[in-house]
Amino acid sequence: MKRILLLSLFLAVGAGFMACNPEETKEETRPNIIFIMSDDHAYQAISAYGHGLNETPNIDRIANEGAIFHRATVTNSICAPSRAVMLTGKHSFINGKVDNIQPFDWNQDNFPKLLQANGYQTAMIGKIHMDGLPQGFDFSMVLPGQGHYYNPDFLINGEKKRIEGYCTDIITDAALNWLKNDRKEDEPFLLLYHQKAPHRNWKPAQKYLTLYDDVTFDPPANFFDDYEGRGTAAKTQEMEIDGHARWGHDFKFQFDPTNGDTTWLVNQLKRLNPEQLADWLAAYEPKNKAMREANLSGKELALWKYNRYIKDYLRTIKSVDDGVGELLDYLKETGLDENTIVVYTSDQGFYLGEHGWFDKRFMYEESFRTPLLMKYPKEIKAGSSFDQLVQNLDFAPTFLDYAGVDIPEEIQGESFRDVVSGKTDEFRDAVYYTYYEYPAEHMVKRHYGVSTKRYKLIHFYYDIDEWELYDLEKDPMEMQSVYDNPAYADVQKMMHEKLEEVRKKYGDSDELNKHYLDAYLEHRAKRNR
Ligand code: SGN
Ligand code: CA
Repeated sequence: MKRILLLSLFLAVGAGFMACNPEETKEETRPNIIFIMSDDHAYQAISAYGHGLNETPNIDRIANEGAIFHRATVTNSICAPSRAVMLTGKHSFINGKVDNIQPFDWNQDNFPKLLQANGYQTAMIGKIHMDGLPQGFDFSMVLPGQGHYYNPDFLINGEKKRIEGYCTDIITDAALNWLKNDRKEDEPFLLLYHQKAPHRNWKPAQKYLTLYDDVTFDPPANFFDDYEGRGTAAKTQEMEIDGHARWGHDFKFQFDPTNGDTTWLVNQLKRLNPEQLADWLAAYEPKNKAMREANLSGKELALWKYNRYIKDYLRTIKSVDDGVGELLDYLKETGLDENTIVVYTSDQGFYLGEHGWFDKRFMYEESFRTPLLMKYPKEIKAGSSFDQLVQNLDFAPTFLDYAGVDIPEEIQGESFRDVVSGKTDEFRDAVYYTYYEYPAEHMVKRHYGVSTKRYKLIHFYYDIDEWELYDLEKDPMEMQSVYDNPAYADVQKMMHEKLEEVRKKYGDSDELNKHYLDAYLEHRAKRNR
């Protein structure tokens, strides 16, 4: 009897304690969110994906302690549009930011605003690539436009400040500083930690300027692609490593060996201070001299260019990986890791020599797909792996779901919380894609398409009208469109139906394409006037 009495007393006191501290209990359970995004980071260059190109031990920790997605994609493979989709959870043709040129309307809803309104403290640090003061953040420190690798300017809550040093490290330091010193400890937080690297033109940190000097990389099997088997779009793009990348800007020559033009030195290295410049020249000049003396041509020259490209690209990733390591260490040391969701992704995929290319934009796999690694010890089993068709469209609803905030009706993405926690395998069976920035740099034609796990149908339009169909199981490198192959007549029909279905579901149409085309052409005409 006595024991029962004591127990009821204990329970009553416990319940009373809970009742007077409802907020405290709630805050304890609402997870913090660190959303890491790098710019143009191909999944092929994250060792957890198993391509054997480089080592990213720190980024891999997220997958080892949590999950990796093998079929994550973007809805529009270009920077600012991808970020607009990520923020709003709506397709480009709904949020209005269809290309890097159209303005983004910050007045529309975004998930940081919703988290902020629901008691989260929010910060955006790094690259956002959209004009105007970011809305939804208590603190923002962003690069204006593309930003610079060396001694970059930042807009800190809208005020411009130049910071000496290497961009990737500065962004990491600022993120850590916000976590350590500016954040209130009694509120959950959302931190967007968004690197500029490894965006073109791939300028490495001083300490990594000679990393990989003793290695020779073999290009992907389809590096010397002749673009047979596909339509006009693949043949007329301007993103070939051996053909469109530039001697100064991309390959770091002080002058163009074909015409002696020296503008690169003047334009590109003027931000470097004397010590940075000395290290830079000491690293590149001997290699450039050796290359000129070797008198390479044809395939040998193309392979040299591929190596210069891939090494610089991977060098910039080394700093990104270091930064992720510092952040994860901090979370662990402070015990914050237990209640913090960490996501690593990129604004899109990137070509690392597949089809002979750099850059992105196409709905072909390497740029359509994006890396996605995620950890949250409370719900995600260490070492899980998924192939559901999640997209950048799904980040906003997923984060709102974790934070216990109602997901607004007009959000088009779906929360993948139950997928990643292993509660269900069910997810959408097809994803929709749109791309608009043409005519423009890299000349990738306007297109839209639908992809299931196995098939992909793409329509290139505007100045051409061509369809392509791929069987990803039989032709994972997408070398041969089977659109006109009679053996695929049924698949073609099925994929056309799927395309109609997703266009209807998300509210896209030829009229909308025309609307965005007119706006684009008008902008170009004004610019050229
Ligand atoms: C720059 C790059 C392009 C790149 C776009 C868009 N050229 O214009 O190669 O496709 O950005 O990239 S550069 O001469 O400035 O390096 S995005 O990721 O911002 O969309
Ligand atoms: Ca990008």
